[in-house]
Amino acid sequence: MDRETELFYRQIPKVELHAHLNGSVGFTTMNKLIARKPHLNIESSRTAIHNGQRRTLDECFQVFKVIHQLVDSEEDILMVAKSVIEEFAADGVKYLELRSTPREETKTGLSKRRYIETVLEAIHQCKQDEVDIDVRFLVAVDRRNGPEVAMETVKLAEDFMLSSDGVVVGLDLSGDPTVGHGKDFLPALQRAKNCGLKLALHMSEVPSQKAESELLLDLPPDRIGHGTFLHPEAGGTDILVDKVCKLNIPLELCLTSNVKGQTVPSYEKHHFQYWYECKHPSVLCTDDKGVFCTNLSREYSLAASTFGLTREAVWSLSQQAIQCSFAPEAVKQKLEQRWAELRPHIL
Ligand code: 6MZ
Repeated sequence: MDRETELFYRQIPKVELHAHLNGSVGFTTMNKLIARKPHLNIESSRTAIHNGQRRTLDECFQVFKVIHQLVDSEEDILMVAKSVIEEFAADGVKYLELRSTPREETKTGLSKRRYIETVLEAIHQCKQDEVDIDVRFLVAVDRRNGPEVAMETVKLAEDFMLSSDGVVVGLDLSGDPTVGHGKDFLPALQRAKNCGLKLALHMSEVPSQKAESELLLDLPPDRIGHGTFLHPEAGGTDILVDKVCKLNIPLELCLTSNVKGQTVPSYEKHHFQYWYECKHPSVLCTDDKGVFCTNLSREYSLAASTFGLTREAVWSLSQQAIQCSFAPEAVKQKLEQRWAELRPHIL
């Protein structure tokens, strides 16, 4: 890619809606964490999947376990969250919805409440430092921890939704998709929805989740993460696609993550094409920019080169993402205005 093209993707304003905090930690910050904890004896090759490398999804989840060992105190979380926000801003992201699973760490005295407060503190500090990005937070439920923990997390998210001045906007359901069944999480998800939290649910990330996806779609969620196996060509069903289309539920699509995690065989075969051709609201996202060694401008550029998108089409994708966000209407309007101001003359 020539320099001018690279600059184009970096400079266009972008919206990031699917970014897991601990999966998004950049190389420099990760090395700082590794240096801070020499006793763990962790090599940086264990915290990222470099270009040209692939892992099974199961191996990807092992990477998160390693990162969690490195990020286990208030101090770590503050550093990690600030650096992730700054890196997204440097990549031209103007609106970011960050998600993370609150963790309790007895060793460092970290509680789940304090975990969320620390992420919110990082968001606040970035705002005070005038980093040019609007950041919101989705509290994540890791399916591996089961329905009871999910309910506790929802209650915590509810509290923060009321006290965070609009920063906590939603709930994410994520974690290893081969563990547990979505039906067990319905009471917690329903409660979250009833209290006004928006739902961003990982769905059909692996082929075995058809029945689960049907159930979850009845909630319905406000956005779908991945949705790799929803459509019939990938082994999904017309019923699933019809529901998603009728309800107009936006999809968060993460090209590099899915290729490196081997849930799709290649960029060319990514389901972005299916949904884009249906003109269904689809948002390009990074998922875990640290682990998968990517950034959002790279994902836009990969989508453009793989699927032959013009710059005008790329611009529309980035602009349409505003309406898929969980930002209040007034914020969406402001973002639309900024996009109008920042539209490159060459388009
Ligand atoms: C499902 C994923 C994921 O929460 O500690 N996570 N869940 N599918 C994926 N596709 C690759 N990537 C990340 O960030 C790490 C956590 O995010 C979820 C997993 O639960 C992982 O442990 P936080 O900030």
